[in-house]
Amino acid sequence: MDVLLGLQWGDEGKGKIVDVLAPEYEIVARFQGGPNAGHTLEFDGIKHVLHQIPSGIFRSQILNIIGNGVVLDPVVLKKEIDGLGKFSIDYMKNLVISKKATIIVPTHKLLDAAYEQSKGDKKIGSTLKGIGPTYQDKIGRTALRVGDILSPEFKEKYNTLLEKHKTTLSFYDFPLDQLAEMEKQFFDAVEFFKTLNLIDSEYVVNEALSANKRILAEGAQGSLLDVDFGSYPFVTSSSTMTAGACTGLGVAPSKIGDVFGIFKAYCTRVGSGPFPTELFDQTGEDMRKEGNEFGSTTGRPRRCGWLDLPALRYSIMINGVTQLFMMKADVLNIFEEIKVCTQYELPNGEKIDRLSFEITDTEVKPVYKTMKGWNCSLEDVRSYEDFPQELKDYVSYLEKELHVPIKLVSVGPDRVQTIMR
Ligand code: 2SA
Ligand code: MG
Repeated sequence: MDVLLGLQWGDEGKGKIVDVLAPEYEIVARFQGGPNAGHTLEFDGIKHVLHQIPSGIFRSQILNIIGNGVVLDPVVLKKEIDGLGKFSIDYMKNLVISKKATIIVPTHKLLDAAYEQSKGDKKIGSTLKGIGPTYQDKIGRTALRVGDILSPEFKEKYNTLLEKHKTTLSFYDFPLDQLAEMEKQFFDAVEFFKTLNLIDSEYVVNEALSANKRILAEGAQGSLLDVDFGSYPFVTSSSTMTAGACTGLGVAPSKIGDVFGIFKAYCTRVGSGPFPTELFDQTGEDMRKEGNEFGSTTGRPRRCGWLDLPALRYSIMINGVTQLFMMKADVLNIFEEIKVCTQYELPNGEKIDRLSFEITDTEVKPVYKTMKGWNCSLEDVRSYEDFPQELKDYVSYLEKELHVPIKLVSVGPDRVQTIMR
């Protein structure tokens, strides 16, 4: 099983790459996260954003698995499937969902909002999709799982959870006036959910591996949002790294093959938390505009900045990345100079290149290496030989610093603008 992950704070372009790689795989599987994800695919002039459904869904020969590590909102899933109506997808054949995945109920979304409100300016900047509270219930052993919806006791289990959530919501003085409408939608969606292909996906995955079938595990968010290794507490609540693919699908570590690490030629972050290379000036504005950097789930403007090598090295280390894919190089076309952060400077002047425990709470200054930009269009680039010399220099500098080959460079949104090396 190969794993594809974002090495930054999400939105590296994972959806596009899964779409490009998909013909080489028989199965594409999601292993963590949920409706907080927004994976954008563009083909035949159509742009499509997926949230919970794996990015292999547009190819009829691929089985798409939503694994046990995912948190699923039935309402969002129903909307997503309705939205895909025009693509004539056979959901009974091409999509299976683990009965051991966790269900997001309406009050999880209210709790997400209540927790965020109570934090004031310390808020995480969550997507308000109920991700944190749902994983809390999973780890706290009180959650509902997909398989529960088939049980005659589902309503009873739901009510037990509801009462618990109501107690917490009243502690936060959170209004419940939306709840009745949300519950109506939820139970409608649950009826629809029952008609989907609900299975024990760990068997499907492992039997496929035994039959030498090729599986691609599709990560959501990014390594710097990982609950253990991200800039805690400004993280998501799942394990976004390679190890998460093992627990989120029921696959042994020894079965992991390649780990594809996706990164943008610069950095973006949506939500709160440290971002050493963030640009607050016109350059940052230009990056956001040129890269169309707005959240694909929430529409929020993304914070933009230069590439951060210490952070990238850290992500490569914790994930065991074997191949790097660099995305959105074309966004840097507009700059005469390009900067790369090589170290962080602490307030006492000391220079470091590690993401230590303390760094989340420390105001660090990035130390930059400045390189000459290519400052020209990459529109017609179709092979590595067509790259301007400055882009070749950027790629080889990064390879030298990161010790992992950059096997793919994306120079535009279209499938043909994906250059393999
Ligand atoms: P949550 O909702 O509890 O997971 O939020 C916790 C933090 O994780 C960040 N997060 C994301 N960051 C980038 N992209 C994500 N997906 C959407 C996208 C986001 C959007 O593709 O653009 O549309 O805003 C994603 N999901 C979660 C989040 O910003 C918090 O910092
Ligand atoms: Mg995204």
